[in-house]
Amino acid sequence: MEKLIITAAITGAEVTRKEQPNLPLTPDEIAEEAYKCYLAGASVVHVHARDKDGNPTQDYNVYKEIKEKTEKKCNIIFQPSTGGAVWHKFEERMQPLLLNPEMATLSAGTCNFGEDIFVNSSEFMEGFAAEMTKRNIKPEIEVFERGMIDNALKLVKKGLLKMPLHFDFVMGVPGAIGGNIDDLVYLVSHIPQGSTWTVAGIGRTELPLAVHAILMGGNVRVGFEDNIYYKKGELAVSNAQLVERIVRISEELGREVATPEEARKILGIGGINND
Ligand code: KMH
Ligand code: ZN
Repeated sequence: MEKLIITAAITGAEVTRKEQPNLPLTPDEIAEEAYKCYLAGASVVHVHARDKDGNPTQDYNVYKEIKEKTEKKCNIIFQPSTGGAVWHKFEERMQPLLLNPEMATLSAGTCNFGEDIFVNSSEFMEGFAAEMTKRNIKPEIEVFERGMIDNALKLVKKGLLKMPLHFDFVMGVPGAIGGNIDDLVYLVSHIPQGSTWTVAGIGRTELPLAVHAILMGGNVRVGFEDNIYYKKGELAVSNAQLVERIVRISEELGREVATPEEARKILGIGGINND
């Protein structure tokens, strides 16, 4: 089995300081949290930017500042979000791609998202895919429902994405696929051979899905974007605390944890892209 890639999703677009007092919001805080997660064992950081008031933003300059500050501290793989918040427009969501990050997310379909709808029309998906392929950015295909795997394969057929694909199964979002283990097995059984995958379990599904992914040869995403608790009724003190737990469990289960350089090789990320 390949070494385990741990992604830290440290801020997200939905969580507030009121819910999680240790949520990193400013570029300095996000870069420092990314660094702490790197020290804990994360090889990828999934980033959502926030503006001065702490609201989600897809502003190029804010992502640029976070990227530069993070890269000054460590070589963790910087993976900005093109999902943003549900109300962000296509052009806003595109902004972080202009920084030529090594990786970025690509949500592979429309779904209910709590009380909202997360819109990803074919036009959006094709636009993101074409831009990522043009810029040699490794897409992480965000799958919230089974049909989204087929949407991603359509992008391959159209020549907009290259195989092998890397999937992130985001499970347990209210209104989309649940977070049971059989749901995970079902999704994994439908991706092409040679794909890599990770799982992001929302809320209380995070830990059981992560442990299964470690054993199944997948990879793991943890962090405040997905789950703010360490255990029932106890908030996590930091994103790094959640990463550290995954490292401990994986090592106990006999699976080593990948460094960022090892993760680049596993994911087929070629060369560092510069702005
Ligand atoms: N905040 C969600 C609406 C991504 O980062 O690409 C979308 C999201 C997916 O978080
Ligand atoms: Zn995200």
